Amino acid sequence: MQLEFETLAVHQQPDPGTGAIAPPIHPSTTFAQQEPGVHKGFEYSRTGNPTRRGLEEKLAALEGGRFGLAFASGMAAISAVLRLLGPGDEVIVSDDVYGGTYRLFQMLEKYGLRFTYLDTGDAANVAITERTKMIWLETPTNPLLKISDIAAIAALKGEALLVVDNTFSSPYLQRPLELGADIVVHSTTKYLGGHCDVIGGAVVTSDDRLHEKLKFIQNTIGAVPSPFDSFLVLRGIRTLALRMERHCSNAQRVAEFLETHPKVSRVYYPGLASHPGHELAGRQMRDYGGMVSFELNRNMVTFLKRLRVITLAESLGGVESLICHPASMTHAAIPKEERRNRGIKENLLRISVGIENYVDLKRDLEDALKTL
Ligand code: P1T
Repeated sequence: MQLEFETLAVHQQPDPGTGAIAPPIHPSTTFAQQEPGVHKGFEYSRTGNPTRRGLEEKLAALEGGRFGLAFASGMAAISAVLRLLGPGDEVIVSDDVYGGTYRLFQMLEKYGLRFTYLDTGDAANVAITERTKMIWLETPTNPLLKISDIAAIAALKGEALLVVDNTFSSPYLQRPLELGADIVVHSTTKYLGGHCDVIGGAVVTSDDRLHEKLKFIQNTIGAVPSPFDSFLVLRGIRTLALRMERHCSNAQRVAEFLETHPKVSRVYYPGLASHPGHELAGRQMRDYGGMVSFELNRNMVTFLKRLRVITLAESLGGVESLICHPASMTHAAIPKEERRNRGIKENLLRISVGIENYVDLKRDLEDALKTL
């Protein structure tokens, strides 16, 4: 039976052995074999683990893909995907990506990979050459929330693999494989986990050949999540749809409030009519997401210290609202000059809007902005 997204996220087959409704956590590192090579589907937990497999199947289903792989972090997942490439291969990258992704790509240049950063917000900028083996998109991007047209880029990618880091949207808001992407990547640390209590990553594809390669890489590198971490992400996923609805409605209101505030010089949120990607986001995403960035025109540190509900911290996608200063926190790995070229200003702040009552978020922002 074909299930709607919300049902798919919640529904869990009871454990066949015990009838348990919550998935069992299997800590075993190794599994008995009846004779060499004859077993019940598991040999050694780096290669495969029943709790992790439950998560991998769920991730694939939520993305509308055929195969899911879980990793120990979002960076481990990204790193695994880049191992599909070799020296001389070119990757075209959105010019606004998570600072850790940029840092990894810098490191991989040492191994002969080339990275070309450009504004993928306009699909016409994506110039494929015979060296282009991969296109790497974040949409919305971290932290400027730029939107790229996944279907338009898929249409011109040729043989290159189109990879979408879907962390900011979660599969509830956007399903890149259905728009022509080859691979979807996640930091499950964020919306999928949803509670700031587990680090994890994921890779989903529908292509058998790619899956086999990625599974080989996963087993070879070994950056897999523990069974307990797999359980936590699975648990988070069950409330993903409900949480995303509240993240989006709160973020829309926070963005509208900030946009009219005299001490805020600019707001970045795809749900605002003033956002250049507003119309595209409306087509490509179910809603506009829970992330809002803005520029404050004075006394940033005083403002941050005054906040009482919203906490100054890295990361995003948890139930609680967090605020971060990308230039010194999440994007500090990008050299200052390069950051400036990309539009990440020193006075840029990014809020991961949580699922609290909006009244408290607004009051917190209002009070902190007063008399700055
Ligand atoms: O932190 P980790 O689980 O390894 O995920 C890395 C990652 C990958 N992709 C995107 C789009 C991300 O935003 C991140 C991590 N980002 C933060 C920690 C942050 O505060 O932006």
